Parts: sequence; C-alpha cells; structure tokens
Amino acid sequence: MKKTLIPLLSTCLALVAHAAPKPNIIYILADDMGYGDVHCLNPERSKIATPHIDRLAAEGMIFTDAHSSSSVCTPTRYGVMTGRYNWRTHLQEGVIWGYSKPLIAADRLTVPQLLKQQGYNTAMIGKWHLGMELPTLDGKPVMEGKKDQRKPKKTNIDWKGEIKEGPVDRGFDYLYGISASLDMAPYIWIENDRFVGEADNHHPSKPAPGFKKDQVLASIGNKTVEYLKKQDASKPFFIYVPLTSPHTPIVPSAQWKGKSSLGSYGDFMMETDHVIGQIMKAVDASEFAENTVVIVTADNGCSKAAKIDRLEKKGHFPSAHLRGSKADLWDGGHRVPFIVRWPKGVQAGSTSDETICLTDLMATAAELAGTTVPPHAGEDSVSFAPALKGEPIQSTRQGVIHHSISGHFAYRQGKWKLLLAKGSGGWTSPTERQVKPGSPVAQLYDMEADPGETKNLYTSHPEVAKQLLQQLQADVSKGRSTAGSASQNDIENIQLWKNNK
Ligand SMILES: [Ca+2]
Repeated sequence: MKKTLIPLLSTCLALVAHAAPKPNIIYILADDMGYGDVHCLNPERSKIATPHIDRLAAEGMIFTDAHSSSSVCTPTRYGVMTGRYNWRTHLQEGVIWGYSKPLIAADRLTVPQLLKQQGYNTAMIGKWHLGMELPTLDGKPVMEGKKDQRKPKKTNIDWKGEIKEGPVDRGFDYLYGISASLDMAPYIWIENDRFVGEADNHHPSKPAPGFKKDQVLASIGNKTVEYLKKQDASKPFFIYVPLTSPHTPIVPSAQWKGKSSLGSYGDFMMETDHVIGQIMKAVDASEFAENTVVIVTADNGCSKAAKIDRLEKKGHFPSAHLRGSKADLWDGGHRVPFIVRWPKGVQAGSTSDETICLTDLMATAAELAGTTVPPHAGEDSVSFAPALKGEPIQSTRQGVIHHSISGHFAYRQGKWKLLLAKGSGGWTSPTERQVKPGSPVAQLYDMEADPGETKNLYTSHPEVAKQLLQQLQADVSKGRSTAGSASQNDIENIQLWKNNK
C-alpha cells in the first residue's frame, strides 16, 4: 500500500509545486500624470479627489522614488515594453507620430512576448505610440506631413488593409487601441491588425466616423473590463492599459465636466481615477482578484498644457514637492506615481523608497512568472519583486539614467543626481537657452536633503560629479546598465552632452 501511495503523493506534490499559479498582471499607464496629481501622494497640496488610486495604495504599496525612463511618451513606452533605455535606439530625442514606423525592432524581446512564453494571455488596450507599418493604397511609404507630422495635409492609407509590426506583432494576443497620442492623427480605433472603420485621406486630422475624443478614455476602461470578464483563474493574463489621459486634448466626458474645482484638467484627472476604479471593480468581482498584480503609474510628469500656473494658484501642485514637469530633466518630469496592489503578495498600506525605473517591468514580470530575462533582452531592467515582499532589491545596476525631451541625460545614484544640463533640459524655465551666462555646465543635487533640486552642488562636489559621469558613460557605452552578456546600442556615438560643453 505504502509503496504505491508514496510515489503518487510525491507526484501530486510535484504537480502542486509546479502549478503554483502565476500572478496576473495589469499595468495601467496614465499619460502625463504628475506625482502630485494623485491625492494620497500629495495630501497637502493636491486638490483633486482620486479615491480609487488612493484605495489601491491603501491596499498595496507606494513606491516613492519611481522614474519613467524619459520625461516624454514614446521613449518611456519603449522602456516599459522592452526593459531597455530608449536612447539605445535611433530615437535620441523627442517622440514619434501617429503614422511613424515601428520603434521596437522585430527581434527585440518585449514584456508580452516573455509572458506569452510563460503561458500568459496578453492584451493591450489603449495608446501605443511606438509606431507600426500602416498599409497604403499605392504601396508607397505612408505620406506624412513634412513640417508637422502631427497633422499631415493628406495621407495614402489603405483603411481596409492589414496593419503590420504593431502591438499584435510585438507580443499582444489582443489589441484595442489607437496608434499614438490623442492629439496626433490618425483618430481611429485599431482592433488587432485592422482599423475599425475608415478615416479620410484628404482630411487626415478629422476623426473617423464614430470616433469621439471625449469617449476614448471611457472606451479604454470598458474594453478592459470586457476583457477581464473573459479571463478566469485557469490561465494567467497580462493586460497593458496605456490610458490617453490626462494628456491633451483635455477632454473630460460630459458626466465629468465641472466635477473638480480646478477646471477641465481636474475633471479629466477625476475621470482617469474613475476608469481605474472601474478596472479595479472588475478585478475585485473576479475569482482571480487575490493573485492579480495591479500597477498604476504614468509615462511622465504633468504637462504644461494642463496650465500648471493656474492650477498652482488654486492650490494644486501637480509635481508635488518636485521641480519641473513633463519634458524636463528635473524630477517633476519623470518621478512618477507608482502603486502596486497584489493581495497575495504585497502588504496593504506599505511603502518602498527604493529607486526604480519603468524599464524594470520586464525583469519583474519575469520573476513573478517564475523565469528570468534571457540574454540580449531587458538590458536595463532590474526586478523590484523583492521590494514587494519588503526585502531589498538585489540590483546589479549602479544607478538610474534619466532622459529629457531634448535628449539631455541625468544620472541618479543613491542620493546623488547629476544632470548634464544647465537648466531644465526641457520646457520649464530656465531652459538651456534661458540660463544665465556663466552658469555651471551641469547640475548636481543631493536628492535626500534637497528633493526640490534648489541647490546646485556641481562646483562644490566635483569628485561626486566625476564619479557619476564615469558611471553614466560606462552604462551608456556597454550597451546595458545591468550585469549580463555584452550588448550593443543601435547607434554609435551617443552624444551625452547636449549643451555644447
Ligand atoms: Ca506622456
């Protein structure tokens, strides 16, 4: 009797161990949402109610020192999807457009591909902004505006044709979304590899029939809920939900207009929070809530398009205690809200002050799924999974690299931050052109003592600046910032100094 039971028992145990359920991952990426736009992160100086994100934080973990890899959209999204810094590609500054070619190379591993290999269902619902191959009527390249690619005068798109090299060719089983930002043509939904309806090639700035900008956010929420309802505990899933808000156009839907005391931006932020609440509600109603990791973060800080001066006059500070905003090298550009709820794996009401980067999704997802990042992938990705358990992150990365809209670099290591810029490196005054003559060529801040980046220590601490610069140079030139097999950047001679030093 015993002889037959023991092997049977060990087989069962092995099966149980093997079948330890992999967590589902929902990654919600708001667009241009400042650290101080989330009420619980900025309780004294936020005037926007965000009850759903606040609840997520109360039930999970707040990361107080999380950074997007860039202070603008496209580059950050590249980092989220690939675990690699954007400036290792040809995109050295700025963003791409709605008709642009794919930025992620066909042979580069993405997070959804990695998770698919681990048995996950994968879906993306929202804004891509990483380029795709759009079909054309004449088989020629897509006609783009020569001066303003945001608004070409006419196009040659085949609206009935097959879209290639987009999200479904980069690892997502399912896509419902838009090509780029909601202020960039084309204005049309895409489902998997097809457009939903047709836009007008002679009026490419006109939305396709039925496409309403003030309904896009709600549709992203509804489609995500719909997708969640089709999932069950038998197979893990990864859903990437890049929201289109509170980025421009600031278009709260009719039912949210006037809800805040701050005008459209406040209303739109409240609607953003509401949509996150709808997604949480669907998770909570499911059989898989306990083992679902919900992450809420943003691709960069609040934009000046939100009329930050006016918001501040009304007592709302979108960058909280941080200096600058979207596009900048100062922390207001790229220190982002980062909240993780995972009932099974994260203690409610916890906080982590570890410095993490949005490139870290790949290594973290790999660890959560019980695997590792293969060679020649995720070169700038470090798993923050230990932090979720309250343990220190085991990082082989010396520091985190920041990048501004104009391609200025900064390096953060422990409490020190070196900026290779004289001013904001972005849109906030003083910009590089506005700095006073004779200003130091770079900036160095002690982020512990001076998180608002007010006291430049560059000239008084040259040895610290030198050491950080050397580390930055090493991380750039070796094609990776983590330990692992050597890797190559897509271009040679990445220019570290952008201010004519
Ligand atoms: Ca953005």
